[in-house]
Parts: sequence; C-alpha cells; structure tokens
Amino acid sequence: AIHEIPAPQGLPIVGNMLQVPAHSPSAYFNELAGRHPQGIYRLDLMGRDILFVYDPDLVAELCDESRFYKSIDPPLSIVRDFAGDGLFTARHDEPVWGQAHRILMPAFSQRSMKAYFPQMLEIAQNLVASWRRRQGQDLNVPDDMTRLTLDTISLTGFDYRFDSFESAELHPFLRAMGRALTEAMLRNRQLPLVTKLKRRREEGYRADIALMRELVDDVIRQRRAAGKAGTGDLLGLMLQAADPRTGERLSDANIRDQVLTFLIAGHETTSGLLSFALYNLLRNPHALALAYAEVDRLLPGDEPPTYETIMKLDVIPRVLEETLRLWSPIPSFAVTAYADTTLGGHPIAAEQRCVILLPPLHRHPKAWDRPEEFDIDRWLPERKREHHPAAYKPFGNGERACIGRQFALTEARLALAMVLREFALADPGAYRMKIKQTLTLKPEDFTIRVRARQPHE
Ligand code: MNH
Repeated sequence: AIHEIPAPQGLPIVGNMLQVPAHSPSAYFNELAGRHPQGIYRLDLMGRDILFVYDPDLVAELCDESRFYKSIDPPLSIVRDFAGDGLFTARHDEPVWGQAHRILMPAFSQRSMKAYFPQMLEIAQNLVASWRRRQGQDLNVPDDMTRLTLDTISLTGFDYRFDSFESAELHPFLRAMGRALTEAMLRNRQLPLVTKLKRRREEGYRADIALMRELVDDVIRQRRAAGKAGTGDLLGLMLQAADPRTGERLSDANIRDQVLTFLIAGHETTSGLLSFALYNLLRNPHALALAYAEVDRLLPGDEPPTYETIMKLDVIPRVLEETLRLWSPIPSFAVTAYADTTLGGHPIAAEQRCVILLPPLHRHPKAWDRPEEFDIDRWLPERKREHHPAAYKPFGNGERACIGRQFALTEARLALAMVLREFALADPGAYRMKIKQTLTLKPEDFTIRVRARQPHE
C-alpha cells in the first residue's frame, strides 16, 4: 500500500516543506533519492502529498499517457502568473493547448530547422567573434550561452534582435526573468498567506512580470508595424494560421503568453545544456579530442558550416546527449493520475501527484553502467538501442514533451562546432561544479579562457 512508500518525517501543516532548502530544492530531492534506493519516496509539501519517482520501471508506468497526464501544480501554476496559458503551462483540459500545439508544430519540423539555419549561424558567429575579441580573459560561460540562445530564439522565432553580444550587461529582460523564475521557486515553498504578507517581494515580482510583458508587446508591435505578418516564423504562424482541427485562431492574449513562453523556454534550458557540455568537455580530454577531430574533418578551413554539415556531426551530438543525461537543465517534471490506479503494485488514488526526478533517473544503476562516468559511447546506435526505455527523459514525455527539442539540438550542435573549430579551451580556475537553480539548472560562475587553436592542436 501507499504507506509502504518511504516518507521522511515532517511537521504539522508544513509537512516536509521546511526541510527543502529555498534555493536548491533539486539538490535536496536528489539527496533524498540517494537515501531511498527503492526508487520512490513521498513528501508532504504543505498538505500536498507528492510521490518522487526515479526507478526506471516506475517511471515507465508514469509515462503511460492513458493513466497519467501533465498537471499544472506549483511551481508551474505559479509560472502561469507570467506564462499564462502558453504551451508550457497550459492545463491539459484547456482547448487552447491543442490549438496552439497544432498551429505551431510545423514551425518545429526538420524543414523549419533548415530555414532557421542562416539566422542560427549569424548568432553563433557573434559568439565566436565576441570570444575572439576576449581571448585570454575570463569568459562567463552561462552568461554567453544565454546571449547566444536568447538572440537565436528571438531572431528565428520573432525576427527580433536583442544584440546581446554588443553589451557587457545582460538585457534587463533576462534579469526580470531570472528573478521571476526564482520567485516562482520560492513561492512554491511558502504558505500563500506568507506570500501575501511579503508586500515588497510582490511588488518586485509584479514589476518584473510587467517588464517582460512590455518587451513581448514591443516584439508584436514591431511585427505589426513591419506590415508583413506573413513570414513563416513562430510569430507569423500565430498571427495568421488557424488550427487545422477547429479552425480557431489564437487570441491576442494567448499570443502574448506564447511569445513570452517561447522567449523563456526557447533559451533558458539550451544555454544550460551548452554550459554543461563545455564543462564536460573540459573534464574529458578524450571526448574533447574526438570532438576536435570531428570538426577538423567536417568543417575544415573557415567557410561557414552548412545545415547539411551540421546534420552529419556524430561526436558532438553524443556529447550533448550524454550531457543531458548527467546534467539535465530541467531537473524534474510532474504528472497526475487520472483515476485510481497502481504504481509498482502500490495502489494510488486519482489525482495523486507524481514528480519524475531526472538526475537520479538518469544515473540509476538499474539502467546505466558506471552511471557517474561521462561516456559518449553510450550513444552509439547499437548501444542506444539497449537503453532502458524510460531511463532518459531530458525533454519530458509524450504529447507534452518538449516541442523545441530539434531546435535546441540544432542550435547547440552548431554553436559547439563553431567554438571547437576556432578555440583551444582552458579552465585555469579549475572550476568546481556549483549548481544554481532558478527552477532550471546552470553551473554558477563557470568561467573558461580561450585562445585561437594552432594548426594540428
Ligand atoms: Mn523545452 C517542454 C526540456 C529547449 C519549448 N521542454 C519541455 C519539457 C522539458 C523540456 C523537460 C516538458 C516539461 C514538463 O513536462 O513540464 N527544452 C527542454 C530542454 C531543452 C529545451 C532540456 C534544451 C536543451 N524547449 C526548448 C526550446 C524550445 C522549447 C529551444 C523552443 C524553441 N519546451 C518548449 C515548450 C514546451 C517545452 C513550448 C511545452 C510543450 C507542451 O507542453 O506543449
């Protein structure tokens, strides 16, 4: 029965909430996973009874979409304060999810990736040019990867330019977004009454949301002023296309929520992936040497790479897959049972909340040999086929899985290839991993130095 699922002792009313550290909930959930080899535990978070699951066989059950759906609970229900009913935070029973999903799917096809490629390349060239100018200096990797990915999604999706590499400071939009995501994480462990009492925080939160919304309005205004809604990018589709099933168009309010959703979801996690990938390469000279050999073979000289070349890469994509296994930028996702059911034989009730914890799932000894080791050969085609089917979920599951997966992987392949072709990487500060969580994860204060590669280096 459910009472056999291990549950650390909590307090009245708040339950286990006070045990969860405000700024590093993910680290705490992982630590508990380390102490519960059963692959499942339960916590009472202020009266919300939640199962945390990371045994691959149990996760396989939770990925059964006929029994479980993506529920919008805290913290995602808090993120709705600014992302509204955009794709990420739409409830499964809201018709607007399906409408927007069907309207936007064509913008994420392989063909669309090829169409975005020139713009992805332009921004990757900005990154390389910026690093060329700053050779020998400490480069803040997550900050520069954020510049890259924000500029890429805004240019490809909305024909809007942040020009982030022209400025030493990150754009005010990013600071507002970082604070708002952090606030959503903090509010997740506050009693609503306490949230209400913190007037200053509430004002700051509202101001950050207003700033993000003003930027979204500016994006849409610029497009309308340009007079040609008819480009096939994300914004063009949202302004023009009708849902093939219902014939409905998206409302102006929903389009604003989608634009903000894509500005956030479309860059925040990819910048984490690229930062963790560079971290892994610096710690794994063998993989780094293979990656160098690959770019020298496929991208010789200094001609800009083509889309077709980027699609031929093999080592770099495996570096990315292995990075997403060990350092998934999104540490968890949540599902809820439609009806009374069982999980690993334990009866569970309808509406039971379940959180899939990716770090312990992606390192589970039942599914992975030497799970702590960075080994890109796990992703060779013949070995990939042997993986446990539910032990790798960096992009979530089923119909609510990431729509931007190909986009992220195309952009990340290109950026890594361009950086490796040009630079020798060094980590003179001998960085030690320190995760910063703002709902998603990044390596905090990770700096590297680069210099031009010498021939045959
Ligand atoms: Mn993305 C959903 C991970 C890049 C747009 N994304 C998800 C989910 C995960 C995820 C996990 C499911 C969350 C949940 O179940 O609650 N996403 C990633 C990762 C990367 C990423 C690890 C990069 C690496 N995502 C991107 C990019 C875009 C994007 C790039 C846009 C261009 N993601 C989304 C959207 C959703 C989503 C939109 C919501 C999809 C839906 O529910 O319909």
